[in-house]
Amino acid sequence: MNQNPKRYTITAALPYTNGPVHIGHLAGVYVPSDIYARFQRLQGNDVAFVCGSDEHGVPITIKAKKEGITPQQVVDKYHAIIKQSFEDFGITFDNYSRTSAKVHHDTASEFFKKLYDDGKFVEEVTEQLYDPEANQFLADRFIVGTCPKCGFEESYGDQCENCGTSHNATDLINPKSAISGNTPELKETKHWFLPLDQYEPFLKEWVLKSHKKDWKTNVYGQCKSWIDDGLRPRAVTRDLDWGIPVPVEGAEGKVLYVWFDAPIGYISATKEWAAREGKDWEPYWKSEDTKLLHFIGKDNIVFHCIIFPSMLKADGSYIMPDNVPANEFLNLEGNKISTSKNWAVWLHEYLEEFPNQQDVLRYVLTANAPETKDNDFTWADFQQRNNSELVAIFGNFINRVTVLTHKYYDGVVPAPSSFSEVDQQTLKELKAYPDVIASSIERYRFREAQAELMNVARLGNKYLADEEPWKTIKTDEARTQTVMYVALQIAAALAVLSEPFLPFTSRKLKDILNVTLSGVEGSLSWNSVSTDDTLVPNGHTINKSELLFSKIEDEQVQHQLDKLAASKKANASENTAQATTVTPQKDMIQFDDFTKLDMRVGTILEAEKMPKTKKLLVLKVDTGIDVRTIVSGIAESFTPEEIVGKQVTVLVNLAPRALRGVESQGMILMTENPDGKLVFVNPDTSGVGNGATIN
Ligand code: B3M
Ligand code: ZN
Repeated sequence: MNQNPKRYTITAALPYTNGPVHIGHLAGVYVPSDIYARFQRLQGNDVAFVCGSDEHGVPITIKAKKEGITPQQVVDKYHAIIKQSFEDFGITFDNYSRTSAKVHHDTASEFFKKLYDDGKFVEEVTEQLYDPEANQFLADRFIVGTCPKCGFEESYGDQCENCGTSHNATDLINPKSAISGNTPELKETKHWFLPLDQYEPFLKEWVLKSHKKDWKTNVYGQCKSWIDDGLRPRAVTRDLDWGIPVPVEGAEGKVLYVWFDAPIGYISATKEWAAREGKDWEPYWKSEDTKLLHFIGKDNIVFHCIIFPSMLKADGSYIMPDNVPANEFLNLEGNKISTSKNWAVWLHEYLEEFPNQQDVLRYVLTANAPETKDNDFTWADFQQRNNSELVAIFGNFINRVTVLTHKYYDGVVPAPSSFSEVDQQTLKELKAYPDVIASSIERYRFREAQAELMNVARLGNKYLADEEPWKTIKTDEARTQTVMYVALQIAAALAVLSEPFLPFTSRKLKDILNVTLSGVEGSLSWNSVSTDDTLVPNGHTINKSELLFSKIEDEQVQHQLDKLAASKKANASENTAQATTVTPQKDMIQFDDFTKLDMRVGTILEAEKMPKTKKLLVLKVDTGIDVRTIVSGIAESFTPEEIVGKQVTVLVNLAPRALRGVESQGMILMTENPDGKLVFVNPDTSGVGNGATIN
């Protein structure tokens, strides 16, 4: 761990430009990274906080196809929305770049070229999935299939969104083209692979040994499981027409894999920023006294902790990240946030619907940050945290202090006389907070840090409630002055300490108190809260009092819930529309007819293809009564290996019939899913023995 760095390079995951940013992205990446960057700047540290739009990759081309526009039009549209909404939300990137920028194309090409020239890649012709109808290789999200690790049926070619595993597209079970829905063919093509297996010793040493203690357990655990599983070479090029062309001969029609170019985007963004500021970018990436940090969501861990570090190591001139404080996911009203289902709170919409209330969202997302486990965002919680925490605790304290200062002293900070024991104790407690909050931030515990900030406001409220200046004003002028003086010091401390978390509030409060923060002479700094006895001196005039927060009304919350309900309804009717042609009901039968059917739970013991047929599998099934042969027309939906051991429902008293000369003694119950694939009609039979009757 880099204890006393000279500078900080802080990166926030580059958002894919195939849609706007939502609260899940904010809670996981952008709010915590912004708190961290603001905090380090307040300490007077040298910070480069960089991000940018991730404009390559298959999701962009899929979106373009869907909307009937070009990929460039897609990225231009969303880059503009995302950049503007980050700015309006107060995310203080030193540079927000984009991967279509020339500086990035150059940087990524050079990076690849150097590794290529140094012989760091393995060049290999392999068979890749190909869609003949679309006339295209199927990389990454162009392919959907069953995850070999967890069985999730909608895993992408490069990564499973369910379990986070990153794999090669050819590893998927039952792959289907996302373009045509067809089962792809295999076709030979040449690619360049980064032999991750060669970096195993380095990763073991660097991640598993040296970061066992300081990395978050969720991050460390994921890394360990990947490394323990054994790493394999990964292709870093793709057969696609959208991306950065592979800058070597014999690579026509090929581009860099998006996960190869995107992290280099951090470097390009730093270069662009440094050029603008007249600085040298290299120390920010190459000097050992730089602390490099990647803020990301949990689905990006493998790329930032295994693949990108291996790339940096292969180059040899870069430092490694000091930490990768990845967060878990934020859900919304109990469901997974989904761009395609419009189950999200979009940042640009929030900013329109809650004008000047950026800090409320920042506050709620931090209070409820998914730091150690997935968490849920609800509008009820949003309202409650605003009304009973921001308004009732923070806002209320500041309002009382400033209103009373105007009422009693025309806005001039009064002179204290002697401090009572309570005063001294309160001021002492106040001085401890900068370190307490800093220590939590330095350990990436932003919820805890913000909770401590609120304790400063609580300290103020309690102090006023106990000392009751509104009562002493009638009896003891000197005492009242002292109490108000102490309360004003707490208010000033809040203006400083709230800056990383609630920057708009901090700004407003500084204006009200008529103070400035950092560098300027006579201004306040983070440390002055611990070291200075006086933050606002007597005789200093404050400005007009103003409310910091306002109540969120029930109607506002209801409006948001209605919007979500509308999304749900739209999705539901889409699903019904999909289940189009429902077969009409058959003729009525009597109960006796039904009881004639003898259905049992059975297990498939063996399966093999019936020679010279496309559809038939010959199965040996244990029905509990006996082991019998059943011929089933499921060969197009299952491979024999896949179904051995499966528990199924068998109609056992169907009169035997011969199929291609093999006698079939029963029938297995099946249905068809929307893709036309057969699936077993499976009661939940875990723990049920073969032969159990179904009725
Ligand atoms: N665009 C993935 C994502 O948005 C990706 C992050 C890139 S960081 C270099 O989840
Ligand atoms: Zn999986």
